[in-house]
Amino acid sequence: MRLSSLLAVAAFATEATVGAASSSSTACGCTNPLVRKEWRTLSTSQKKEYIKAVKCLASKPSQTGGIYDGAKSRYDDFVATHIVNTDLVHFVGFFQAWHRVFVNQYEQDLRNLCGYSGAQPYWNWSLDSESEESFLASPLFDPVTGFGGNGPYINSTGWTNITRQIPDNLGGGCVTDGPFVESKWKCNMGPVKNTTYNPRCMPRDISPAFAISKLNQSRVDWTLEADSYYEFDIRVEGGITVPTHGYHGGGHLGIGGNLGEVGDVYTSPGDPLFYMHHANMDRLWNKWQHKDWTVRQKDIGGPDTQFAYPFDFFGEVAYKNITIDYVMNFDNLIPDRQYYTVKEVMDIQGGTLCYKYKE
Ligand SMILES: *[C@@H]1O[C@H](CO)[C@@H](O)[C@H](O)[C@H]1NC(C)=O
Ligand SMILES: *[C@@H]1O[C@H](CO)[C@@H](O)[C@H](O)[C@H]1NC(C)=O
Ligand SMILES: *[C@@H]1O[C@H](CO)[C@@H](O)[C@H](O)[C@H]1NC(C)=O
Ligand SMILES: *[C@@H]1O[C@H](CO)[C@@H](O)[C@H](O)[C@H]1NC(C)=O
Ligand SMILES: *[C@@H]1O[C@H](CO)[C@@H](O)[C@H](O)[C@H]1NC(C)=O
Ligand SMILES: *[C@@H]1O[C@H](CO)[C@@H](O)[C@H](O)[C@H]1NC(C)=O
Ligand SMILES: [Cu+2]
Repeated sequence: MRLSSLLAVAAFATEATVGAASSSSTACGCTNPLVRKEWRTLSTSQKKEYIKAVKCLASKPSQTGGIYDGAKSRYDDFVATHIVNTDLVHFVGFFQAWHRVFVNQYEQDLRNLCGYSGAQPYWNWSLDSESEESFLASPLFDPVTGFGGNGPYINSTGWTNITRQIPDNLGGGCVTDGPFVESKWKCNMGPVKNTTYNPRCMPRDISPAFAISKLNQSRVDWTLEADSYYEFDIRVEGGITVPTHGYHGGGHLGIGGNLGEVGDVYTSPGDPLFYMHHANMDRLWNKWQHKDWTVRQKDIGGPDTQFAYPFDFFGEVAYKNITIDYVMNFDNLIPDRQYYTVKEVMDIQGGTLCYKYKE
């Protein structure tokens, strides 16, 4: 069912729908890339401008045409699109390419709909992963110049209605400080695979021991040592058990724990930290690519179908490895543009995309 609908989508994409230009591209390619910077290198006023733009996006009308009951704002369009595509775009070979486009569109909308003058920042979580204390003290969690901190502790040990148990989670309730407290921020859909309007406050469940075990620099270095995209993506995504997660799960579940929004694989973009995490992952993919650009600008692989990677628990799932011509579907998220090929977004300065990372 999943496989056949995916194939139908791929077959439906024509040259014409794939060839249209996005808002970030020009006929001349990429001459003036946006420069994505680490959060703590921004000035206080730049940080505040970014947070203000995120909240602005949540005040702008949805553009997905009313197909998602709970998508009340442009911000929600991203959450809804992620929810309905979750089972298609995670643990597959185009996982990183799909999220690259997703974050790019978010950056474009912050700028074009909300007047944000900067680039999407990233969170180099390795800087905070020397110890549990340093992780909890991350400037990303600052209530004034960051995204606020943890929710109050809820003991969810042994609950059978949650996806997995992350050890040493310290929160679970809704955030109590910063710009995304209940009176100022709502998650309008979910939990999990549900786009019905269901406004909720935003929970976090920071789990510092788990976070630092997956996000520390030695883990990153090991991930970047992969010698093919196939192997790199396996190291990034990992499996879905606590020991086998890569740094992708490390960021989601290090913040999301058992009960946090960003730990819900479907609704995770409901927490704005999602974009800080995924921008850093995108930076690391780009960094990996540029260790051998001649080869790696074309190196892609991995299954077209979820759960076919040879991970701990994955069974025998029929799949094909994707190629650079694989067509990715964004449904109604991106104006004038439903499909992107992987090839178009292999280069973050290829013209379809136009940004770079400041180290
Ligand atoms: C959470 O509850 C479990 C029992 O369900 C108990 O063993 C554990 O000590 C509790 N943890 C904390 C931090 O209170
Ligand atoms: C999950 O189970 C716990 C413990 O039984 C309960 O307190 C909680 O409300 C449940 N959550 C949901 C979303 O059903
Ligand atoms: C989806 O969410 C709505 C609103 O919270 C709820 O009424 C409905 O039962 C949910 N549907 C499913 C399939 O869980
Ligand atoms: C850092 O990551 C490695 C895995 O690459 C892990 O073995 C080590 O325990 C981690 N360090 C900490 C402090 O968690
Ligand atoms: C997909 O690629 C990997 C890595 O090159 C390879 O081991 C695997 O056999 C391939 N799978 C298929 C179905 O071709
Ligand atoms: C990210 O953090 C690690 C660990 O502190 C550091 O080695 C690296 O230089 C940082 N990179 C960037 C771009 O901030
Ligand atoms: Cu995702």
